[in-house]
Amino acid sequence: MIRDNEKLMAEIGRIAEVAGYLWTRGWAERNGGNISVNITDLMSEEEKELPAICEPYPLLAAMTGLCGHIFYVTGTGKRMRYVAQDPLGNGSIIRIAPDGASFEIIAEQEIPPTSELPSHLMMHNYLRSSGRDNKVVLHTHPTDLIGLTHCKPFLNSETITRLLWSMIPECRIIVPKGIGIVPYEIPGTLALALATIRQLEKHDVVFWEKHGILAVGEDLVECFDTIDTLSKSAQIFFSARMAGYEPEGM
Ligand code: 2HA
Ligand code: ZN
Repeated sequence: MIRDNEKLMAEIGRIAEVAGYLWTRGWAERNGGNISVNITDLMSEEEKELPAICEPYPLLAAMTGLCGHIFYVTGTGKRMRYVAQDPLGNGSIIRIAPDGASFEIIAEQEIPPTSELPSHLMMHNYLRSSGRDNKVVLHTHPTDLIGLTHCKPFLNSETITRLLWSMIPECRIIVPKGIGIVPYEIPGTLALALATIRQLEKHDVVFWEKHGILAVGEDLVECFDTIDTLSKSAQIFFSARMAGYEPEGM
């Protein structure tokens, strides 16, 4: 019973906590956003061998850096507000096959993973293969940050990074690698995943034009806090502009 694994359930509890924040922040309309967390280190040897509860799902490309790895992933079409209440009823635990070419669901119900799973796995695969201890991919739809991506002059890594860094002193410390920009691509596509991976070479946070934000990291709460800090900066920028002046910035 995976529910007897206290460390794992504590992590699933943190996923529920963050899913609740995404909803209350207004960043998760309908089924907007998705979360994947590498939980391999939290599983006992016995749990790692749990039998599959479905047929294997093929992957577009072999994830050779993730063979045998185990993830919690939110389910396709599932709402964050319900992930918050019942993470194992709105997401599943999957295991990548020994050859990396497919995955199977091992717990708790057969809930097909998020439409962005191929891109999440490609990102986990890329980051692990480049030696980063990445456990989390978080994608969400913050209104203020998406608003910025509708403005062409901000669709530039240096410009948007400088703008958001300059609104509050903490931002530069919390997002030291700045922000990567991915021009519009259709959600869930390989093209979006590949363009994002190129940005992850230099950044931990990527803005997807007219769509949302993707953050990677070692800890889900930290990933949320990073996006929350950027959102605060954007709100200060917009509130100054709405009051009719150009914010001075730091
Ligand atoms: O999961 O946000 O980008 C729904 C989405 C797709
Ligand atoms: Zn999205």
